Amino acid sequence: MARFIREFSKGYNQELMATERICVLGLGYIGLPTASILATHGFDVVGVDKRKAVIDHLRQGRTPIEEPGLNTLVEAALKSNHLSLNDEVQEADVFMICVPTPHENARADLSFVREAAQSIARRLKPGNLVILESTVPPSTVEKILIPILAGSGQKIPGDVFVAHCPERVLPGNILTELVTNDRIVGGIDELSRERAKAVYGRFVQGEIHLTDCTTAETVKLIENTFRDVNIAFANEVEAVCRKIGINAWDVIRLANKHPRVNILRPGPGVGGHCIAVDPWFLVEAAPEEAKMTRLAREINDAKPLRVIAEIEQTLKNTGKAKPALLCLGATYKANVDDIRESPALHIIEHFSKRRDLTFMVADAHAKNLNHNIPSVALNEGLSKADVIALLVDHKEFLSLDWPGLRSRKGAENILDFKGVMP
Ligand code: SAJ
Repeated sequence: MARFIREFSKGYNQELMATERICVLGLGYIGLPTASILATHGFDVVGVDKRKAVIDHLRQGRTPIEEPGLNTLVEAALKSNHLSLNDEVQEADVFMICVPTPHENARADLSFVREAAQSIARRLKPGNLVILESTVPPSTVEKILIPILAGSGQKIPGDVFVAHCPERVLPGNILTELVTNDRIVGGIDELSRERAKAVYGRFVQGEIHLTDCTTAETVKLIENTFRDVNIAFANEVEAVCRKIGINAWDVIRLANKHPRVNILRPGPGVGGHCIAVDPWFLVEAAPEEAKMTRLAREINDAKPLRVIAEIEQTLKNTGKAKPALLCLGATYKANVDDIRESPALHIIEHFSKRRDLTFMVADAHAKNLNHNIPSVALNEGLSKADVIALLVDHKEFLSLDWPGLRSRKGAENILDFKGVMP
């Protein structure tokens, strides 16, 4: 069998690949753009999601995610007839796992990865390639994915190729980064790496770097942890500057004029399904060693509580029995619809329980906001509010008349947690 695979791989050229069938499991923030881009680059792709509603929406031409250019890409992929949709895994040459890996009490919940692997195992044939794109703790491929796939009866390594190619795209800029970013491809053997590289080589313009699976898993976690630690430092700088009584945004802006300093931006906390989660996978792998990683998580997780305290104090200072508070933004970051792990939402949920204030939230992007959150149109909120707290720097907030609002409401009642005010 190993010889067959070697021979098979030798003849594995671009022409053959163009006719290959790829089954992408999970049509979320990563799977949907990836399936679509593979389809528009000539592969026959089956996009699979067990959530029937997602499949129905896509069939009706409705893309369930706000992401620049995604609607057009999905439409083009479907029209090309190279992308079909299904709620069950189908036979294929290549399987790509793009399912979420949430965390539960600082430990990775790999149930979606396991479930995806089990459904692939039922259809696995010699010569197939399985690629894991989901972010996972170190050694997941070796200790979890391969044993499940081996349940199919195939010999691994040997009969089947397995690779880990962690996604690295930035929500809000996914379509560009899918093409331009370098990729890390970890494989269980050389043939796995080469085959996975050939798949990504169809659309990736960045460099494709080859390594083993555990290294690839760890690289991905280190990237997001690096960003989390840098943001934690920015949040710490903000707290220090507040204590000293100076403007943290000015301090960071000026420090960054140094050629080797690049401090990120303080904010109301760190959210999303990646940076707020992935560092915990490192802590889980090496709890004694990953001290700074844990501390950064704790600093960033505690930030919404500091924001809440500051808003509370400002409300109190108005002296009104029932002041009106407007929160600007609910999503985890600017210009996306995603509210997962959103620090803004955490803050909003706190105030939505209060009966001694008129509470309003303006966010035209946020999807799936709980119905007990009182959404208002931006202008209505701005005119009614006594206190305004900017939590997300959506583009429509950047161009607000901040000097005018400051003079109308009182500068002390405008709280800018993203540093957008001129
Ligand atoms: N944030 C700050 N200050 C900053 C930058 C971000 O407070 O200076 C906050 C954001 O407001 C947000 C959170 O951090 O709440 C995360 O936002 P982000 O834009 O930094 O990152 P994500 O989670 O949208 O995407 C990250 C990216 N990782 C890196 O840049 C190293 C992306 O490339 C990954 O593919 C993605 O995680 C992922 O899926 O892992």
